[in-house]
Amino acid sequence: MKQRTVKERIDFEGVGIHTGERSRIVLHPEPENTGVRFYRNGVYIPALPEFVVNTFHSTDLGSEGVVVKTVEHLMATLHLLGVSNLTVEVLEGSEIPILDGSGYLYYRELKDKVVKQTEDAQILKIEEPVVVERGDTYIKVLPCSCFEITYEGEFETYLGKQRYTFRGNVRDIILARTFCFEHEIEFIRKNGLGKGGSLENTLVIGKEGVYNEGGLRYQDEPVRHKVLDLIGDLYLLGMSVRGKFISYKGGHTLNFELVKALYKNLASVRV
Ligand code: P76
Ligand code: ZN
Repeated sequence: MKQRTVKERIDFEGVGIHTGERSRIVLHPEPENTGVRFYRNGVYIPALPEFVVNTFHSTDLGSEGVVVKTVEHLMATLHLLGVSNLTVEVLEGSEIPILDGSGYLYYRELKDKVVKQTEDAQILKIEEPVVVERGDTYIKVLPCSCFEITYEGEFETYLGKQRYTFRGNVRDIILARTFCFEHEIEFIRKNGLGKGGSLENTLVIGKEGVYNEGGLRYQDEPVRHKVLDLIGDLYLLGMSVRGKFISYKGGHTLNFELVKALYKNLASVRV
């Protein structure tokens, strides 16, 4: 697989789901071996584990006191498209626009603008099983030349147990929106988060159903979104991965634990 970038600058604007700030970003093409990085207030922030500054309800990167919040859905889209070299310039706000809460609008704008470069891409091939755990939650990864992700969630309310396996078809996950439970909103807002959250960008789940007009985009949309989040967080390895992932109730904090564990013994090979 060759490295990839985009053929021209691509602009996005919207609201930050946590800050509630208006946000404007520009994706810039970059030469081979640049990697994916963010640029804000004169500071470059590589999309790598050492720059992760928060994993509570979003994955945020920072360097020299400059933070870029909620990178995961854009990162998932870049991972799915194999975009290896790119600068995401943040022109306004401190968060990546949430858009419709999924990766879909990023994917739609990017997919025909991705171009192959000449050098081979780095791909992390999982060589041995790795497990990370936290309370009753865990993520395990097994060697496989595939890229497969299973997510199992056990939700309060009528959603109950849901399990979904992603086997590579982008359409099966790219439309899945971020979500929250009605009863969590107050707590999240008290923590100063979710200020930009609304029915325009979040699946809001109540006791008996969802509040969004039009309902669910997939019958198991929440677990599909969790897969998207994991794909985004895994791209913090700085390269695509191959392996079979199984997440039981994982979130950004556990995803990041896995990323650190994999990053530590990076036995990367070119395939
Ligand atoms: N999201 C995570 C995620 O997707 N990470 O990538 C998450 O934890 N969120 C995002 C959404 C936030 C809560 C935290 C949110 C969204 C909407 C509202 C509040 C908080 C709202 C509202 C509202 C209020 C009144 C009327 C209508 C709507 C998870 C999913 O992994
Ligand atoms: Zn998400």
